[in-house]
Amino acid sequence: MIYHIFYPLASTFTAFNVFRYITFRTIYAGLTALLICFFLGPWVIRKLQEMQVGQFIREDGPANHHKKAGTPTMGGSLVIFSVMVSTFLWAQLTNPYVWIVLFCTLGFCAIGFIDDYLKQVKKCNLGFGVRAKFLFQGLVALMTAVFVYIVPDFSTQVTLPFFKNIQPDLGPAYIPFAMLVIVGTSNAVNLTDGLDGLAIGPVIIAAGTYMLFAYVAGHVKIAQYLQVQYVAGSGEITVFCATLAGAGLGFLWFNSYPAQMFMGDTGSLSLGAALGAVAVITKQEILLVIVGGLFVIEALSVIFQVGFFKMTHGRRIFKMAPLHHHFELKGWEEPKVCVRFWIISITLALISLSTLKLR
Ligand code: 57M
Repeated sequence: MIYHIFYPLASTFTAFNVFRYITFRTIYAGLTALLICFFLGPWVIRKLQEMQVGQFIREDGPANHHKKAGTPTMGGSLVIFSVMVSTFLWAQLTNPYVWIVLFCTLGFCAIGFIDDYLKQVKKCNLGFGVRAKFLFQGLVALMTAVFVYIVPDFSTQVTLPFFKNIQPDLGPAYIPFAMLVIVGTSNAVNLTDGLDGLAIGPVIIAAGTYMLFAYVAGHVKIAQYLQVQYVAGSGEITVFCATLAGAGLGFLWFNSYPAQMFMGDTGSLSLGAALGAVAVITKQEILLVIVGGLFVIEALSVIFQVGFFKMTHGRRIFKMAPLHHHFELKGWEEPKVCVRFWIISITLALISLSTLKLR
């Protein structure tokens, strides 16, 4: 909105030229998102407490989680509200990718919100139910993938990290592929969200990393220089990524140990889907396995644990899955697990950035 209001006035006030620049709008989009979360946070916590949207804690979880019972959840609504407002304020709203990524984020936010509402407010233990949840996730992901597919000139080639000359063209099969990226990331972030600050940290790191990739992919000269697939218009996704990172930082203020609120499925499903959609739009889909490597590790730990558990009728690989519970049960303090997992996440982000040169 700010771009559309002020940039046309640049012919009269040359200073307003600054609104043209993605870099400038990215910084202020991030700061706006951070400040919205920061200032509205206490009010949201109070409201959630008044509405008694307190977390139910499973009996079979690690013992130190029992004291978290009643922590306000669904704080993801604040994160997504802040992302939406900041993107509306600072992004160029004629850009189709901005609308697509907002649609995907909001769609998954609605699914998570209904699930949380049924579980926390209506005290309906199963929430949506696994099948219905997957069905709606698939539907929103399908629509997102089709919208991207029909954007003129959007390439259905897939970029492989480290290999600049291998770019298989999936054609229409790109649609199920993009769905897999979005649904997979959404659920992997959801599984990771089990300790204070554990999921939001790597979300911030991944959003920051994709902020750079979106800028590169959307800049014809830099993309050419770095031999990255150029995606006309994807530069505006830089602004969106900044709002994710900014809102994430604002939320972390309250979600850091000991957490004053949890994001709920409202936050974890939508933030994961947002990252998946960003990876698709910037044509760095496979790279998300490295950027979001921590989410992948957590999801794999669940897949292996559940598979092994079923095959061996009750034996386990880890003390408990997802992996963060394993380390908790080994005696690591919660903040220790969290910060160490962030360190892994930062390392993976740096490795992914190196793919800009190593190819
Ligand atoms: C949701 N949710 C947290 C909070 C958060 C297949 C199976 C492995 C699935 C998995 C599962 O359901 N995972 C997804 C994880 C929950 O947090 C809420 O959920 C939202 C995210 N969706 O925002 O609203 C609990 O996590 C803790 N938490 C924090 N700080 C935070 O900032 O401490 C969350 C956010 C909260 C709080 O305690 O209540 C969760 O863990 O439930 N299931 C599991 O993760 C369960 N694992 C399991 O059963 N493993 C088995 C195998 C064989 C399936 C095994 O290894 O033996 C564990 N989860 C819990 N207890 N709570 C184990 C038992």
